[in-house]
Amino acid sequence: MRCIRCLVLVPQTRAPGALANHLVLGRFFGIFRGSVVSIEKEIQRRRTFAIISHPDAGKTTLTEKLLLYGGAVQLAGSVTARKNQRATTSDWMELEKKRGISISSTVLQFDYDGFRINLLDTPGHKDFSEDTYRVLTAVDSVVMVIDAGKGIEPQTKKLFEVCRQRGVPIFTFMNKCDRPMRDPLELIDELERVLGIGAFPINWPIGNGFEFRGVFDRQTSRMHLFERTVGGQYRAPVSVGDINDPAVRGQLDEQTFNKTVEELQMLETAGEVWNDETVLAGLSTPVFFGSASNNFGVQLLLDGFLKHSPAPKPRVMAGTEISPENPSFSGFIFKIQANMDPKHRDRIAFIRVCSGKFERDMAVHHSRSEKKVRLSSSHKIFGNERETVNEAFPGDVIGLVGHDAFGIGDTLTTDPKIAYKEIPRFTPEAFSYLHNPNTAKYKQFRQGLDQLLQEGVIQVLHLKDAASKVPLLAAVGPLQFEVTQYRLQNEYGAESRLEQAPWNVVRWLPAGMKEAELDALSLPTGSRLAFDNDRHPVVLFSNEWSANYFIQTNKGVLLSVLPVQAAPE
Ligand SMILES: Nc1nc2c(ncn2[C@@H]2O[C@H](COP(=O)(O)OP(=O)(O)OP(=O)(O)O)[C@@H](O)[C@H]2O)c(=O)[nH]1
Ligand SMILES: [Mg+2]
Repeated sequence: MRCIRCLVLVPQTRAPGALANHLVLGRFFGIFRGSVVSIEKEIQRRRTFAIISHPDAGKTTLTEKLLLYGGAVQLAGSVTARKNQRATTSDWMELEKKRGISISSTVLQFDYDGFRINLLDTPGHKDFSEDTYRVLTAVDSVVMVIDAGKGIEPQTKKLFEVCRQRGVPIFTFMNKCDRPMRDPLELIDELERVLGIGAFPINWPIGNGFEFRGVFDRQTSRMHLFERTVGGQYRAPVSVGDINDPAVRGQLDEQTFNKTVEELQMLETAGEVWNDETVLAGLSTPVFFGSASNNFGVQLLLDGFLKHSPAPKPRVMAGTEISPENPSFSGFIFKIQANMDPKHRDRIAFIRVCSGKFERDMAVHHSRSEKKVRLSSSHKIFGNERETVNEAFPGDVIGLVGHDAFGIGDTLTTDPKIAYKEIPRFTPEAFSYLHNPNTAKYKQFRQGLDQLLQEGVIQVLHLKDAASKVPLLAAVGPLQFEVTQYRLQNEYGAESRLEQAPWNVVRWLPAGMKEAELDALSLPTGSRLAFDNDRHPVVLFSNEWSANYFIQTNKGVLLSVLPVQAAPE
């Protein structure tokens, strides 16, 4: 008799029930062994990374081109898309298309060359840095884009520092080589000097600006010469050859050829030596040159990145390491976004899977509510498109729909002892009242605002003993107010009016201060007591000077820039 599952012969002479036993045991051991092997294999082929930089360096353009080279789209969209042209997959939000800037991070999952890639495009503007920093908690490495004409800009430096603190490996893409760029040796030197990181150029630019002809791959000693394609929409044609190949040499003028050869020699003798360990520890960065809009060097970046970047690593939770192979499923929510698809007006919670295997319909422990929830609506995300996903592995970012109780930072797990504390909070620096000018639309106004608060688009404060119920919004930067107003109108049909509030500084008081203790505080003129959304008391000041004066006049009362419990580990 042959087993119907694995086709092994089960002798007829065996005791009754032999086939049934064989099936039960076989299933247990077979699946167990199979699942361990397959989960390890699945983890090893995951690459989860973010693209970061100062505004306008070309993150979204590079994202589009990585999708093009990764085979995830046939035609790359343009950030500067005119009418009738295809818009980017990454900047899908109405306001992003209108403004040509990224406002919110985008998740794009696709397969390429045996890898499962989870790519996150982030906004560069500092007013949206909360969103970008949350994304950095969810990735295993980053691609840092630098405008080769400008070098390291302030926001790149800040983001780099966050990556370094977290020990995230960094890959560098020197973009816009098709435009006049700074001397490449100087750019490398700047990485080492300003960021204090070793820089190893994997490839080297040939020519500069309009004369930019391609790159020399130092690992294979081959030239990659490029031709411009219309709008950089299709893969750029590539001709590959050794530096002394007459066909290659013939395409370069004497001066460009000599300069390239000399620079390469200098790198060989005086440059950084390749070291996988320092790259993985975030202490040195592989550097790629190219031009995203012209598709120059994108394939080399993608292949080089996949070759050297890490698969998901263990996560540290309250001093304990949770390895991705841990059999318990666990992950945390780092982003919430509503109304991504006008056809489905719902909200998606984005979870980064950290350990174990996710299976659709599984029941998990939700840290905030301490309840069991069933995850039945799970999606693979590609920009604003989604597709049901039945299983996911560590490294994957998936979207969960239909759970209003989920908040940013929540852990979902089959082992309630696991609770990640990954999400950083930022101190607001801009404060405004948000009025609802149309009382007939109060419901839409409130519903929209509550949703945007839950997404972390903006924060809200509640003045102590307030005379009016007008929400007081708090933001890291004023563009967040603009996004709030735009989305209220666009997604909820609710008008709003901003009124600047008279404060510029907020400080948190010790949690749990009693009403009487709060009333006993001596407040400088113009300052006010308020509560954040978790009912932690804060003081609003007109300036730093006033905050310092408060410290002098209220001895023993500690002020902090963030609620102490919510500070990142
Ligand atoms: N000349 C040239 N322009 C480029 C290149 N890459 C991007 N750009 C242009 O640079 C501008 C900004 O590009 P984006 O991709 O939106 O930049 P970003 O970093 O995503 O910007 P934010 O998300 O708003 O921070 C656009 O006009 C692009 O067309 C390039 O290689 N060469
Ligand atoms: Mg962008």
